[in-house]
Amino acid sequence: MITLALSKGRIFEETLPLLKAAGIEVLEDPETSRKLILPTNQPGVRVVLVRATDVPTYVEYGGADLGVTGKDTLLEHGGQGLYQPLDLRIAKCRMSVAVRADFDYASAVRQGSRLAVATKYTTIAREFFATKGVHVDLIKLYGSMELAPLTGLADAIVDLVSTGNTLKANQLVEVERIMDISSRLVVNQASLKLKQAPIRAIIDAFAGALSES
Ligand code: PRT
Ligand code: MG
Repeated sequence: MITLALSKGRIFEETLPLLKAAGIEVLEDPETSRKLILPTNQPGVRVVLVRATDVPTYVEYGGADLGVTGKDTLLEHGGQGLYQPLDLRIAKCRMSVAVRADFDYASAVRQGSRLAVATKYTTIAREFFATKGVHVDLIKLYGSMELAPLTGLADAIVDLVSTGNTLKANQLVEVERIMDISSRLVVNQASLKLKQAPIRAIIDAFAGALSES
């Protein structure tokens, strides 16, 4: 049995066409089904639904053989024990720094003063500001980062931006782009050895579909 870990929402939706190219069709819709293990048209392949941030953990410990996860999530996890054969170029967005429109970010950064930064992505944020030589006090949050500068909890946030509509709706401005983000295929290293043929077939089909797009 091959087990593929996906998260509900954009990653599930955007992985479907790649699965189709590998001849795999998921037989239930996660938006209406309450099941966490979804069968596919291939008796030897199943999909497990986990939280986006849990995908690397499932694959690392062999709860799933493969998974699809954002580069953001992978960098925060560390990627240990994971083979990362493909950038799937799906669920694209960027990791950015945003502040209140009335906050003078350029001066704050230039003067070497301490910056209070709220984020779910503490590893990425710590590394980014360290490279710039900016002292930061990191405040770990699990969601609704946009609220932090508005309430005085932080000067800045580090968060994912796609259309920019969420920032705009909360009167925040993007002041720096840290990196482009897309989702990766990750594979358990023991599975890759023990179930080489079926896993290689999936990787090759995904790669083929990507080269056509
Ligand atoms: O939502 P939940 O708490 O269950 O988990 P999650 O947020 O980890 O999962 P999900 O499905 O929302 O995101 C999974 C992956 O999709 C992320 O790890 C990213 O790699 C990728 N992705 C692509 C995004 C976005 N685009 C995105 N826009 N993830 C989150 N967002 C959020 C962003 O955090 C912000 O709140 O959307 C908002 C900004 O969107 P715009 O369009 O208003 O700029
Ligand atoms: Mg989300």
